[in-house]
Amino acid sequence: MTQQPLILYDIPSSLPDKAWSPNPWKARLVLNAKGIPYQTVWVEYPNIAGLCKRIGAEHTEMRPNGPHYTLPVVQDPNTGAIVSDSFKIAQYLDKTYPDTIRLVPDGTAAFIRRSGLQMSGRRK
Ligand SMILES: N[C@@H](CCC(=O)N[C@@H](CS)C(=O)NCC(=O)O)C(=O)O
Repeated sequence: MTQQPLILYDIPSSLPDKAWSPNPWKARLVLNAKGIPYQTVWVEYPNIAGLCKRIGAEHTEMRPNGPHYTLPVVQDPNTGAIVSDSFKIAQYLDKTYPDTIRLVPDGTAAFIRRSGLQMSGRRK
């Protein structure tokens, strides 16, 4: 099981320690459902791209003006992994912590991605 708490990068609310941002909430729900210990690092919108570049988190979208960086990002000090995108985070945690509840069963990833259950911004 996990040795060190994971880090969840999330966007702060004006209310202290209150999570509100929809995509980071998906990663938070996954971590909570799996019972994986984590701590939150709050990152203001203007600092998201800088954080991601600094820690080596991938962009989640390519826009005409270049790569676009978003939260959530999860950093796992137990493996060194840094994962962007709420759905990829769920898949990473399923794979890395197989003794926790499985959230993307075999054969369902494409369905989940296409069904709108994965509400991540733009449709391709
Ligand atoms: N596909 C990504 C989308 C993440 C996303 O759009 N996050 C928003 C917050 S809910 C964000 O970080 N936006 C920052 C920005 O657009 O500058 C995911 O599912 O994690």
